[in-house]
Amino acid sequence: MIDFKLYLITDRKQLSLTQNSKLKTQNLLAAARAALKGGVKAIQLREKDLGTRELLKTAYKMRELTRQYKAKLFINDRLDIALAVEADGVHLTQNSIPADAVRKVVHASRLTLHASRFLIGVSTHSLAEAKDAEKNGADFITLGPIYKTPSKLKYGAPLGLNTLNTVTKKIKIPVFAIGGVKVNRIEELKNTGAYGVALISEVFGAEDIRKKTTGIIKELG
Ligand code: TZP
Repeated sequence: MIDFKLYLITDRKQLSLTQNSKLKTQNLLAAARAALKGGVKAIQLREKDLGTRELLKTAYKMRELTRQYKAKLFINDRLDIALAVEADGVHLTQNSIPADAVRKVVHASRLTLHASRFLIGVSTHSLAEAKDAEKNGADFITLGPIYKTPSKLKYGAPLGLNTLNTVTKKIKIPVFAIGGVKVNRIEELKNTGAYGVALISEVFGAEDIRKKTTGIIKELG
């Protein structure tokens, strides 16, 4: 059961801070706390440049923080870290081990795991990838980039609202629109049948993270 409509993805490099401060994980945690105060109920830890030990340390802290606010925590790509910190789930890329293999690992470690279902999100970029994720047992997907967004320019043209529309009609699991999502685009995204939105810079680049988060959640309805 996916009980959130805003899926916040971290990228501490997008914090509106000086170059040096952005990189400090304690500033990422402060930013996450502000978003949690603003009402976000699902955060994906995605700090691709951190080494394993540093990522694990950050994940433990993020787990503690999200628990305080009764929010879900997902770890990007790293199933081992997700299981170690008792995250609510993992978020897989197209290069990660696939969802059906994740289920096997989770099943094997079930005795020591918390009782609720371990959730699997998958990043997709086309209808074919979306169908594949659904078939492999994903609980939800992100689809994007829907709009032009700086970090994804190298992958070519964005998918646009028409593709999002097609995918939401053909896929039964929740579809989160990602890539260039801004608060003033939420209305048109909702009209496509998207279940929710996933985003980074609209929140992490905001001057007032808490206020921005609350505004987005209100718009999502
Ligand atoms: N996957 C597709 S687009 C994207 C990811 C991780 C980047 C989203 O960032 P933003 O700042 O919300 O456009």
